[in-house]
Amino acid sequence: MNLSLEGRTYVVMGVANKRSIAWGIARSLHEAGARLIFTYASERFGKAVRELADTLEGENNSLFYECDVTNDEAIIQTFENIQNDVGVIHGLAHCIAFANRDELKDEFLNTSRDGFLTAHNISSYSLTAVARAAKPLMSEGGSIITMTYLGGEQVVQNYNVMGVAKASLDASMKYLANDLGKHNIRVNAISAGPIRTLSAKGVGDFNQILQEIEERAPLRRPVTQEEVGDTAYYLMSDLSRGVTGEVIHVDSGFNIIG
Ligand code: NDP
Ligand code: N5H
Repeated sequence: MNLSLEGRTYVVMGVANKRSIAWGIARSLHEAGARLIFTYASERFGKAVRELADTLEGENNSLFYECDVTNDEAIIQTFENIQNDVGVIHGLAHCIAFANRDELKDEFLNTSRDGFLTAHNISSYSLTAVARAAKPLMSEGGSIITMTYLGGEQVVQNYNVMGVAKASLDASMKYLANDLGKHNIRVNAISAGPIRTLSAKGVGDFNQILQEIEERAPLRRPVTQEEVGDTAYYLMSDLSRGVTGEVIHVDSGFNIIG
């Protein structure tokens, strides 16, 4: 089987900086020979994304588009632009989430209507909106992946409204897998263990969370962006051609511990 992604093009959404999980995914796909298309929420991060992409070794024909996923017009326009520029894409990595910082502490009970809707809008609905816009570009079949977290399956202290949004994201992933399977488009989620990223900064006591992983996870260590990236590579490659609607935990096995 050909494990190279040469000749294939993948959209990576959600690189904020070099610590981003999306950047780990981008590097794995690039090493496998893929052409990359990056989208970012606003020009505030556009420059950083371009500079990072410049650090990729070898041929670098990456493309860049601004795409705020709260804006339906922006999503449609972005994928129309991508279609005009490259024609066909073979996959998409959705690595986007947001909740107001003040909803990520204390009790879920205090979640505001506005905070609930914001978290679900950006972290869950966006997958469906993006999948719909990307579908016409996946005329040769494709693989869509999204990033989820254990807090959508079980209660994790402080994850609060993001946990409810991830449960909605996980269910959306499965319904999308059912709708898109007949077009040879697979849809899966990677459930990553805690990784120190910009999003994770300043939320909860991250040191304590990592310490628990070191003490209790079967592998006794946290996972890295590279490990998530390599699972994304598997999901984008033909190795995973029979896998859709699945959540793969890349979390040192922590989710099996009661
Ligand atoms: P980052 O902060 O690096 O990435 C979050 C990204 O979300 C940013 O690139 C940000 O874009 C993007 N984003 C937020 N709002 C919007 C919007 N309106 N439109 C477009 N993009 C938006 O953090 P991570 O890499 O940690 O997060 C990536 C994914 O991984 C998230 O879904 C997260 O829930 C998930 N995850 C993370 C874990 C962890 O421990 N870090 C564990 C399990 C899952 P911009 O920077 O341009 O604003
Ligand atoms: C149990 C935990 C720790 C507590 C909860 C953390 C939840 C984090 C997820 C969201 C996405 C973080 C978030 O929205 C932060 C924003 O309020 C503030 N940050 C920003 O605006 C920055 C600048 C931008 C880049 O961030 C975004 N998102 O746009 C969970 C952890 C153990 C694991 C974890 C961190 C999971 C996860 O989903 O990210």
